[in-house]
Amino acid sequence: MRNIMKKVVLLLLATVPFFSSVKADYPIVSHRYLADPGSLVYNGRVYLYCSNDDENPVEGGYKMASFVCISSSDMKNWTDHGVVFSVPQDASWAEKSWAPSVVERNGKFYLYFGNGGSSIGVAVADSPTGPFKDPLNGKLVSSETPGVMPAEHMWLFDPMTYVDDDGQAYMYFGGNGEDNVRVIKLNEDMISVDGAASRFTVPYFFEASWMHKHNGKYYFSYSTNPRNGMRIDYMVSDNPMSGFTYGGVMSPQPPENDNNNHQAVFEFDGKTYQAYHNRIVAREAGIPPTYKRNLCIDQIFYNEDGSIQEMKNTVDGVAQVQNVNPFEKVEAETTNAQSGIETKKCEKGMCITDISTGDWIKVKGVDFGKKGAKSFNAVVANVTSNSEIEIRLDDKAGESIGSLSLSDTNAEQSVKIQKTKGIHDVYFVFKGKTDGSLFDFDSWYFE
Ligand code: FUB
Repeated sequence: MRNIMKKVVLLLLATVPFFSSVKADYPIVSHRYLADPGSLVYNGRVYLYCSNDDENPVEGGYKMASFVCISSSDMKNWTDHGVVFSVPQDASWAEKSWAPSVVERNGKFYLYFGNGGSSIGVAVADSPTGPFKDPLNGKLVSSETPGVMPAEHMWLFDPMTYVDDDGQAYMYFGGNGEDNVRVIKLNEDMISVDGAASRFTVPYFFEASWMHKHNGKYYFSYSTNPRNGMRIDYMVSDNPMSGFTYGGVMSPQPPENDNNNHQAVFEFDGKTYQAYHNRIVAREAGIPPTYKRNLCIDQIFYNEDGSIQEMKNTVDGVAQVQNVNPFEKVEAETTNAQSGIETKKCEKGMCITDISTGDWIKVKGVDFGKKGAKSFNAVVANVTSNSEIEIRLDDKAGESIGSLSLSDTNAEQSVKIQKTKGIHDVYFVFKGKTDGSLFDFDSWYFE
């Protein structure tokens, strides 16, 4: 929520009962408006790449021209990696960047995006957090691509690229009509298509194509059209390109959404999850919510026959997969919940910024072990005098185990704390005596 609107939102949220549930895990990453998640599971982390709704005016359309990436290794604390791709800087021909999907192949990361609803591009990076750059200097798929046309009122967007177990890559895309789903093979280079796109008919199809495989079956999920509630339905097949039969409802229209819906389905640590967006943050702030969406996540369960049980949208339905190790450096922009802060690119990656007195961040499930911790260390920058980080356990008003008075130095700073053992939610509560941003918070660890 970059800009003055954030302050308005926070003021309003402070008066709204829902915001007490900022202690729950819905929305995730509440300091940004994010939408259309595309997931990548890589090296023990889940990465979500999202349309950047902070770029949309409150009213006036979808103007997104960049993607933000967040990631988690425990499904409760999410690290903000900031903007990883923007147009036209990283793809000079494109004007918009909507609804990405990302895959890894041979150590390279390929990001597929819609230039609005008019064509599809690809960008490549050496790391999951970018920077992603267009290698083609042009579109990957357009209405000229064989097999895309003829189509009525086709939205040429929402590309989802899936790499099958045998290494063959498929890209699913399209929108706005039951006959507008397309799938095309990609060559091994991942930046060119192999042959023509083929089509399959999808009941009530609107947008948000997604493919995942479970127990050898291919699940194609998608948003249904407004007449059918913009819920997420799915089809199943034994083949990634054909033979799909209608499976039913995967998830209902999310609460507090009432508008477009967009899912990413992925397996992590033996469970299946769906990331999606709704509009709770803007709604509760009293802001017109259409173009200001926020992220949510829930678990998907299967029946024995492989069909999917209709997902239940929850505010806290996903369990923490592992605890946080506080004895290793943790990036400050890894949070479970927050109040008042923003993030920005800093000298050493991302940091927490725009910190005012009373703002806080929460890190969930921090395991201090049996031996415990005796001191707290932090790296900060741009400190104004009399700024402090107070450390509290299990609640923002919970037991205080110490407070670090900050000096204006980029060197690591530390303070002795009350010995702390076991597993706790840790709140860093920020204090200072000046108006405006007190300092930038880069990283922390305990000893
Ligand atoms: O965010 C813009 C568009 O809204 C996406 O491309 C669609 O899937 C819908 O979520």
